[in-house]
Amino acid sequence: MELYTYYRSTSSYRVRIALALKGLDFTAVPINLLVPKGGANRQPEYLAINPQGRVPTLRTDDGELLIQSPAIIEYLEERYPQAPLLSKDLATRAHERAVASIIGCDIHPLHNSSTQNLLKQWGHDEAQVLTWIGHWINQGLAAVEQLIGEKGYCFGDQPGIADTFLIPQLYAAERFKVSLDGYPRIRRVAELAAKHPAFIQAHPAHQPDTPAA
Ligand SMILES: N[C@@H](CCC(=O)N[C@@H](CS)C(=O)NCC(=O)O)C(=O)O
Repeated sequence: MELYTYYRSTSSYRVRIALALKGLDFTAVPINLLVPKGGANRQPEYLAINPQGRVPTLRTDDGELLIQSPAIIEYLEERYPQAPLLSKDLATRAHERAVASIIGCDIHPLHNSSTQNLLKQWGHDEAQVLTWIGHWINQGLAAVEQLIGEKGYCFGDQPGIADTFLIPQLYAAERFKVSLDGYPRIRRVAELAAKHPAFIQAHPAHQPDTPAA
């Protein structure tokens, strides 16, 4: 498999975690979102692969091009059922997907690079953009804090889909200077993931396109 990825893209990071949790090998194809003139993601070669011009894209072993991290992760879950990312209990599965959706639908799109660029184009300065981002991250994480369990990962002793979304979101929270002080359950999950080999392998600090310090 090949994963079109950018080291600090949280959507790519989710898929990298899912691949690592399932023990699946892949080749990373870095797509630099920051290259001048719109970024490598906006070049015709990449638009032919992903018409939305975003990362991640997964090229499966069958040559299918899959886009959108939730769809990719659900594909991996169905195609490679080892180390399941969803619980057996149907209601718990819905809660796990709800946490993933809060992050993937209600937080991340509001601080994605294209959203930030538009806000800046409309005249908002860096401080205003950071306040905007902090507002949406805090609003979403406050709900996640209520929904996840009181011990272990988000929903039990093993990491699952909710964790694959939460940990990248916490990386973004740190990047945008959002404090996690008010979220003890979330901080507990973060501490567990920080010691888990799959989460370490998937971290933005350990990617082929991570800039040298
Ligand atoms: N909902 C999509 C979001 C993908 C997305 O927005 N990726 C960002 C990086 S995290 C991106 O490619 N941004 C570039 C752009 O918006 O032009 C997913 O989960 O895959």
